[in-house]
Amino acid sequence: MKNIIPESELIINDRGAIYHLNVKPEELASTIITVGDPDRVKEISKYFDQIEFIQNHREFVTHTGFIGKKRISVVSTGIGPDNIDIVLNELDALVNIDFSSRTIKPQLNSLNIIRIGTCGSLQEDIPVDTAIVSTHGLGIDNLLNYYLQENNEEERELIQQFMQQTQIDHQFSKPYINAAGTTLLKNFVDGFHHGITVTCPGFYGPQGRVLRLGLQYPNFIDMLTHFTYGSYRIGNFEMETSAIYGLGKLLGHQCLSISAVVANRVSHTFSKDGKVAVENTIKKALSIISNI
Ligand code: R1P
Ligand code: URA
Repeated sequence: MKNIIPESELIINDRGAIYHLNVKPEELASTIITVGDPDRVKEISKYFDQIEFIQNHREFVTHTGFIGKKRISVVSTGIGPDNIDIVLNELDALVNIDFSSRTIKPQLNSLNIIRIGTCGSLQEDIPVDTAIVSTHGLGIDNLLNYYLQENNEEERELIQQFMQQTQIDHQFSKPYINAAGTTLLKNFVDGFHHGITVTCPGFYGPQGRVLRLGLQYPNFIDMLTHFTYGSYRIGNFEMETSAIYGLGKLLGHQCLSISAVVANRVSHTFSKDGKVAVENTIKKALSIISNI
């Protein structure tokens, strides 16, 4: 007897679509680009030769279409790992759960999920207006601590070293790390910086920004900038990558995160035109994605 997933766990609306995304299985492509900003969806789909599906629900905007023969969906996630919990679980349900029987499909499908976002650089030699690809997502956001995690030897060692070198204490959430999908990563080498990405549960205090409030960890940026393990170092931080890499890997999908650098937290610079930096990253990423 197969486990039937109850209506309270897998929520399907009146048009047969998944609860938050409001997308039906047949409306989703197997190559998916995620973006934080709902307005960025059209900045990507404007390069499609044909758009077959448009949907808006809350912060989740979805456009599905084609570049040549490549079918691609662009989905906005809004900001933060809590939204990624919703988006990754719903994307997976759309391809790996049979909505009519409410059972897991016997043959699982693997998606290519590529985030195109913005970030703050943590290295002086990764300047604003360049793009960085995340070799790993290191989460200090806590999301993956609610799931049974699986890590290889290298990931376990990286976390051990991170805890030792940063000397984080018991008040800090338990950090976790997951590598990028290897089959995607190898396509994004030329023209991109590479580094570990730290995913934070906020933009201000959790990224060491001071406006009016004092910080529990005032040396946090320094700690991240100086972390090394073998040839690895931390390149940047943002607010979604660790959750995408962590959930994506557990669910059997290939994930990659690409970020346009809009802030450099070491040189204290901000992009003069972040829109252009994002546009250039989109163009570069699409020229690769449409051919893989
Ligand atoms: C913060 O300004 C937002 O920008 C980054 C962060 O991850 C966070 O979502 O990504 P997006 O530009 O894709 O939203
Ligand atoms: N996104 C972030 O999360 N942080 C930055 O500094 C810039 C973009």
